[in-house]
Amino acid sequence: MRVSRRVSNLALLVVVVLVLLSGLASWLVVAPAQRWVVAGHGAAGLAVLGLIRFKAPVVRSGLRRSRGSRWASVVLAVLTVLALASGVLHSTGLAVWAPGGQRTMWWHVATGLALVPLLAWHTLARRQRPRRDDLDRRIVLRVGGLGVLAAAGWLALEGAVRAGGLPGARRRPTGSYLQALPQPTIWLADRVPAGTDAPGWTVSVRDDDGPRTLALADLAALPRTEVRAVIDCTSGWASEQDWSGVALDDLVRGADGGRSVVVRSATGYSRRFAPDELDGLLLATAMAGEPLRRRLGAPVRLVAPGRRGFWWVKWVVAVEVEDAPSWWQPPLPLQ
Ligand SMILES: Nc1nc2c(c(=O)[nH]1)N[C@H]1C(S)=C(S)[C@@H](COP(=O)(O)O)O[C@H]1N2
Ligand SMILES: [Mo]
Repeated sequence: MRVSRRVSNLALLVVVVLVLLSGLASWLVVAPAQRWVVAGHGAAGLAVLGLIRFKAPVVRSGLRRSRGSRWASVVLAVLTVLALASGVLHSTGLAVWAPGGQRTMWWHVATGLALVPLLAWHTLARRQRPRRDDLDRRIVLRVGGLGVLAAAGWLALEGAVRAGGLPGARRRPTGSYLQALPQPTIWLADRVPAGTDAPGWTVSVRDDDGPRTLALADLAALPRTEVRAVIDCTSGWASEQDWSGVALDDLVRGADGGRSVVVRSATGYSRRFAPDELDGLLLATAMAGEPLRRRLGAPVRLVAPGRRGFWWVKWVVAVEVEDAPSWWQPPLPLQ
């Protein structure tokens, strides 16, 4: 059956949107039971690869027309290819590091996000009205078939990775690779603050006991909690460590009552938690029996077992009970 250009364009758009959404959703994955999100992202990525064949004639005739916006489309195509290639290279483990010193997964995220505005423009500028008969039975069957093929392709690729003993076989359910030490990681554009080694570092706490300022010695005098937990960054690495410090439950009073607790960094980076999520959170001052290192959050960082790395606020200077609900924050940090 010939697939019309309009239909292949639409199919590609739908699948690319699925890829982007599942990619973002995979940043929430922490447990083995959620690994299908990452798997679905991979399969949807393979479906995009499969659809390129149908898109190729569209691209070719588009390139023949000398529209000024042609170059934006070329950039979109290049970003798509880079995002697909970096995804395959990371998940198979064929190249976990990219030239230039960044992780391949970093490029995967960067190219994936960069193509969003271009894709939005492309979809609007080359808008096509869906027609009722686009959804006829044969097309629905084809789309279903594409889903089955994508799943089969994903299984075949995973099988090959395992059979070939590639590093990708050792990925965590999140898709990250375990390594001996955490890697100093900045979410977006944050900076290591000054004074991380200053003896005068303080953590201010505001809760039902009123505002108070704790010196490092005050923190050290509180009951100590030790926890073994994996920090798993969305840039593709993870590390299991023994952390020790003060449990947030031992520090903050009266967080319940529908409010929230903000953990704030010296840099302004912060994350907000619901009162019933404090259990298990730790203000850590040591890792593997050693004081934290500067770029890894010294002298005090948050340890948030069961949450991805961006929740693990480094260089903590304040813990505050607030009236705002816990969802009152950008879903992802902005710095
Ligand atoms: N203040 C601050 N805290 C932060 C970040 C940041 O950029 N600024 N990055 C987060 C991210 S994305 C991760 S994965 C972990 C990384 O911790 P590490 O640098 O100790 O490996 O810290 C988190 N805490
Ligand atoms: Mo991260």
